[in-house]
Amino acid sequence: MNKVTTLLLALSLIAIVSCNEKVPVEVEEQTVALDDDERMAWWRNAKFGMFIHWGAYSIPGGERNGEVCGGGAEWIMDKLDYTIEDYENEVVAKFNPVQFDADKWVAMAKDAGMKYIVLTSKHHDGFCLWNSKITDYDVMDASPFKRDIIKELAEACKKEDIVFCFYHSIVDWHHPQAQAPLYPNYNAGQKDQTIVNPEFPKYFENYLKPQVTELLTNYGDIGVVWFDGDWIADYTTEMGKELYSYIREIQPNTIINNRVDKGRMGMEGMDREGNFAGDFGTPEQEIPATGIDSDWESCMTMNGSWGYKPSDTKWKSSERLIQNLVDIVSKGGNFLLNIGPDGQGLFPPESVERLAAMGVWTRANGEAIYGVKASPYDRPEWGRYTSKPGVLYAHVFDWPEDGKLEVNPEVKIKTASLLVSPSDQLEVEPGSTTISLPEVAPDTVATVIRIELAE
Ligand code: H79
Repeated sequence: MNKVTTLLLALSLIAIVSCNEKVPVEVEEQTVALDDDERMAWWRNAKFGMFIHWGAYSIPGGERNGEVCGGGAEWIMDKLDYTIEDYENEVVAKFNPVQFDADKWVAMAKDAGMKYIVLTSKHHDGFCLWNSKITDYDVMDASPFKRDIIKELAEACKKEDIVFCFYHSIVDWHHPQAQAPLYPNYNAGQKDQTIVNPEFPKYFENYLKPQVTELLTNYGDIGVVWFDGDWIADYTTEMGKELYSYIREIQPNTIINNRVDKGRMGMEGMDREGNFAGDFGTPEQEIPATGIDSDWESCMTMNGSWGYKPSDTKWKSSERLIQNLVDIVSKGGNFLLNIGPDGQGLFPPESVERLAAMGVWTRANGEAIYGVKASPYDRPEWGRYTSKPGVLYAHVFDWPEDGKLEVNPEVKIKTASLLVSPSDQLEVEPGSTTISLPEVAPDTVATVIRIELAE
């Protein structure tokens, strides 16, 4: 990973042999544990990441025998009542996405301005996208594809300096010890919080932890471990805290989301009061109303489904997605924007188009996004602020009709210019907070005004 400090320890000293040549030095890379601010630094600066929900469910795309499931298509096993056996035969056995090209995925993320990728290693359905020695319910043994998807994507990310991360569900609708054995429905424990499965601790110890170990030892540095499924009654806060420290022992600098523990307040995603493990809050499909002074990341879909669902055509516009990015960054958060590749391994064309549009904007305005801090001021009516020491970025969503931008009264303007043409200074009446803008907005989605502060 780009920001992880490694120390090269010489295990054997250079030996000088009689002919005065140096023999090769045996070295071992050892990771040095960073303090929390150092550990979080790359993530805090990154702002924009790609979530990828991909798995066997991407084959049916939310449809079974003409019936369309409600909600996210990654829930099809539960929503359209597959038995475990049906799902194995009808879905997993058909997973053969021969068009998957990790380099292309990474290129699309990078071109959009994303700095990290979080891929589902295992969703609630239990199907594993990597070569797991602990189960046959993986891409190598249960599907005809037989390619280690995690490995291919992790390596592609590394080449392009994109931080590789994985999502992992605590829920498992396939593993026998993760079910409520007295109930016929594998999802009973999720629907009724009073149903507790006495076998679950065995699944936790002998399956979940060893799998996480595989993912943390065989694929290089992992940026973030992104858990989900924290709500099931079987999973306890003790398990969560144990899992958190267990992971940090394997990779001390890995970042872990707050769903590792049980503190999350519903979809709002931040922790309740109390002592909970986890490095950042996880609002899901929502953006907090105001800035939050702790680490958080909003995850969001481009249409309404995480997994590929062609029947869902309610796509958010590129404009909305760009303004969401600005909104989130102005409030101190990160934006984890989802793609649901199809059963062949391709991104939906609607997603490709939106990623490209976001790339155009982030390339022009990256200075006002990456590495910035949240807005120090109340939200202005016309848009949002982000900031760096001595500089304020005004992201104008609604261009003022009279060409006069009123910034907040506390702002002491030294100079102002369009971010895209820094040498052309905009007129500011001395001592005022009024900036004269060109008549027409150069960028109708969000034009950034770069303001040098007087103090
Ligand atoms: O992977 C995607 C979804 O499939 C997954 N999370 C994203 C990232 C997801 N699984 N379930 N849900 C989303 C919705 C679950 C909502 C609830 Fe709850 C779980 C309602 C009650 C238990 C969360 C926890 C909201 C309230 C408590």
